[in-house]
Amino acid sequence: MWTMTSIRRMCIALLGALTLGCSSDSSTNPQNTSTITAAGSGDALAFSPQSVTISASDSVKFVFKDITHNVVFDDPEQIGVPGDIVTVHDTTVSRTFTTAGTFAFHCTIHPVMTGHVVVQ
Ligand SMILES: [Cu+2]
Repeated sequence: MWTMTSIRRMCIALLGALTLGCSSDSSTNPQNTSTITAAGSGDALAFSPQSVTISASDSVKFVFKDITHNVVFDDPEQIGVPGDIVTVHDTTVSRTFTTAGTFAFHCTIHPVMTGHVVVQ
């Protein structure tokens, strides 16, 4: 026989199970994404931040504002280096890094713009 008390207990137990379910979901996050922004007009000519540290198989999202830039990796022979990003503006381009290492890059249009991605 269902009483109000037993129904209430059942609801509390279900809520607990749902909460546990949610917290275990958050521990299986999809890959992380870090963001590097290339200078827009009014900004100092730089990638910001100049360095990010990620885990293998994570992605870096390069955000380009209103000034034209590119991203050219210093060592195209480096194992795991992703493809360069051609000259773009007002867009976002992601690159996934599958191999541990330090991947230095620069903008050929503005040689003062350098940065690197550390993949652990
Ligand atoms: Cu540039």
